[in-house]
Amino acid sequence: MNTKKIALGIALTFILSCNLIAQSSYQPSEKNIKNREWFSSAKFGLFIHWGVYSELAGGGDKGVGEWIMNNKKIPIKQYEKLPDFFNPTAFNPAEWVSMVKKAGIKYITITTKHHDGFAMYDSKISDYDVVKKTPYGKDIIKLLKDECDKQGIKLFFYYSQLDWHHPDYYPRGKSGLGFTGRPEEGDWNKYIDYMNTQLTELLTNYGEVGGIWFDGMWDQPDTNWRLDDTYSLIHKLQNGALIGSNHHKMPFAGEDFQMFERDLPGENTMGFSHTGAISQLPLEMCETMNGSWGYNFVDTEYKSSATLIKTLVKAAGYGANLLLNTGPMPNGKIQPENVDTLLKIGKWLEKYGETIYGSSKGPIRPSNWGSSTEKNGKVYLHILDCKEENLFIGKLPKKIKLAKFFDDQSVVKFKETEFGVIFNIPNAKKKPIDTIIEIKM
Ligand code: JFZ
Repeated sequence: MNTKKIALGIALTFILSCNLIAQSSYQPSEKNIKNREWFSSAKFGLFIHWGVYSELAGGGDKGVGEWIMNNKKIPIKQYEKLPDFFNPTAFNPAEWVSMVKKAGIKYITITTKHHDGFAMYDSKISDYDVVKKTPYGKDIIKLLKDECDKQGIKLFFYYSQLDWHHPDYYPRGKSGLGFTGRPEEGDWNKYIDYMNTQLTELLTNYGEVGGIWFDGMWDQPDTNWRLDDTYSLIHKLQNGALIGSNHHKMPFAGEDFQMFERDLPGENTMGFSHTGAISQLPLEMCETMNGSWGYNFVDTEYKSSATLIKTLVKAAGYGANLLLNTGPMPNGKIQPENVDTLLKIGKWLEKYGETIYGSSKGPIRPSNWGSSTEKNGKVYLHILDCKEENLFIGKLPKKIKLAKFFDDQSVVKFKETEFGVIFNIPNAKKKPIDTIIEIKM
């Protein structure tokens, strides 16, 4: 072998191993770890999908909201007219955040840019934003962030890596193809630089943010997204910001929490998750209140507050947060049906939040009958579905000292066997949504 080749080999090995080190050597800052703890204890967040797509309200198709540009094959030239009509004069961030607090929600994650590429904030690197292109002319993200700061709610930024508008999002992935009218060429690295600049704006102009919620990598999973650049940039700008990504895989190095889309951790009823595995990171599942993320006015299949409370309780049984979505209307109001549901959940949490907030997953894995959470040495069994008066659950790690119904603190009868515990739950003690038993071991 000649010396040139050897030198090249050494150089290559060096570059590769540096890259590997960069990937694996991510050490979350102390602040980041503290924020992860806060995040894990928060349990309930509000997801907001809001953009100019809300004007089209699904176009009469259920399940379509923020995807309408792609689904109806609307060329960029036509879609670019939408901002002209975006004027949410009834948007009142104080009202939003007060409602959020009443609902027992601890943080908000809002779309700053969805797949349509339109920025809902004042971007300097692009004209395609709410300040420059709409009659409203105000920075939605700034208005909401200031109000969140005022009322003590953390704000996370959803950011779509996938972009149906930017010419340099090329090569293309699975969506936003021919119909957009973009030339079939582009400079991928320029796009990533653009994205990183937008992220820099978001992380420098709005004070401290909760974190970045990425989405869109699934559009082309095998492309080089230069994640190291993006993630280290974010952690450099705000070392407390938590990064999560909706790529439906096990978390990559540099990410601070793992998310599950419309499924409880480890479940895959939607067919999105490419891994059934649950990592050691804080967990979050997101879910819609009907079947759509962005505003859709024919999708009236709203889930009941009881159903959503059960989802929250099951998520908590996995140690996961529930990020529950609403798609505000083009006038800036939150759908009244959603407000109603959220406030009902809030009422329930007022009474039972003690067993949810700040808890970790309990000793019994969630299953059909319900789930368990654990806090301050107490285990809470959440019985969500039990027709009989006797409920058998698996083995608990220790012997039970005392079991009481959370509601009236009356003693619960139980029998410990070598296979598990049988609890006696008289029908008269059952609650319509969640019968909670408090256990000391
Ligand atoms: C993604 C977005 O596309 C959607 O608009 C919304 O923001 C949601 C929270 O996240 O949803 C996806 C992403 C990927 C797939 C399906 C839904 N997929 O690969 O099948």
